[in-house]
Amino acid sequence: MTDIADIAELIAGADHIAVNTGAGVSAESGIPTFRDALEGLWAKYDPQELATPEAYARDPELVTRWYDERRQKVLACAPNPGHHALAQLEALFTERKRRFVLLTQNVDGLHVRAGSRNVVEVHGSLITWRCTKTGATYHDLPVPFDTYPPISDAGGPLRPGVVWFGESLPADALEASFEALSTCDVYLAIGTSGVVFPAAGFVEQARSAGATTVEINLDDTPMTRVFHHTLRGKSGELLPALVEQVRARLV
Ligand code: BV8
Repeated sequence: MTDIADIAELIAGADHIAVNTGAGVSAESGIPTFRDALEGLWAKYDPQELATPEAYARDPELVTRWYDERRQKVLACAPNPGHHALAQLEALFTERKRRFVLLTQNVDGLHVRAGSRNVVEVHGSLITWRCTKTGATYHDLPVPFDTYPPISDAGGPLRPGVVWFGESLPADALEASFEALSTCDVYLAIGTSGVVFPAAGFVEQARSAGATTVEINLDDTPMTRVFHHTLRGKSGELLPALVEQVRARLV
C-alpha cells in the first residue's frame, strides 16, 4: 500500500485527473452498495436479476417498486465528506486551469449535490426516469409514485434512467470516459469493486495511455493487480485527508 503523502504528491503534480467512483463512496451516506441494495422484503431477489430490461418487461410493477424505494432512500440521504472532498479537489484543479473529470458508476446524484461539476454518470441516474413510449425524460416526479409502474403524461410506463445489465452505456458517457482515460496523467478508482464492465476496465485504458493509476478502496478487488498504487480505508476518511495534503502541495 502506498503512503497517502505520496499519492498527494502524485495528484498535486498532475495536469489532468480522471476519477471513477463506485458505491463505496456513497456507502458513507447510508446508501447500501448495489450488492447490499436488497434488504427486507427484497432480500429474496438477486440485484443483477432485477437490474435488467428482461425483469422490467416481465414485472414492471416489481422492478419500479424496487427502484422507487432506492430513489426515496437516496433523496433522504446527503453527500458525505468523501463527496465534498472530491468537489473541493475539482475546484482546486479548475482554478489552476487543470482538468478534472469525475466518472461515476453511482446513480444517486450525490456528487452533483456535493458541488462536483464535471460529472459523467456512466450508469445513468435513479432520479431521472424515461417514458418507454416517447423516450421523454422526467426529473421532478412524485415521491413516492402513485402507480407502479408510474405512467407518463403521454400514457407510457416510465422506467428508471439507469443502465441495466445487458444495456450499452450512453454513447455520450462512453465518449467522455474514453476521452478522459486516454488523456489523464492520474486515474483514481474509488470505492468500486471492479467487477462490472466496461467501467471495471477503465483502469486498463488509463494505464495503457500512460496514466499512473491508484485504487482507493476498503479492500482488494479483482482489478487491484492492475493498479500502480493502492490506498486502503474508508473513502469518507481518506479523501478529506488526501485533498488537504494535495492543497498543501499546490502552489
Ligand atoms: C455493457 C445501474 C455492452 C443499475 C449498474 C465485458 C465487457 C462489457 C460488458 C460485459 C463484460 N463482461 C460482462 C459484461 C456484461 C455486464 C457485466 O459487467 N457483468 C458483470 C456482472 C460481469 N456489463 C453490462 O451489461 C454493461 N453493459 O457492457 O453493454 C454489452 C451489451 C450487451 C451484452 C454485453 C455487453 C452495463 C453495466 C451497468 C449495470 N448497471 N448500475 C442499478 O443501479 O440498478 S452496475 C451497479 O453494480 C453499480 O452501478 C456498480 O457499478 C456495480 C457494482 O455495484 P456495487 O458492488 O454496489 O458497488 P461497487 O462495485 O462500486 O462495490 C462497492 C465497493 O466499495 C467494494 O469494493 C467495497 O469494498 C467498497 N467499499 C464499501 N464501503 C466503502 C468502500 N470503499 C471505501 N470506503 C467505503 N466506506
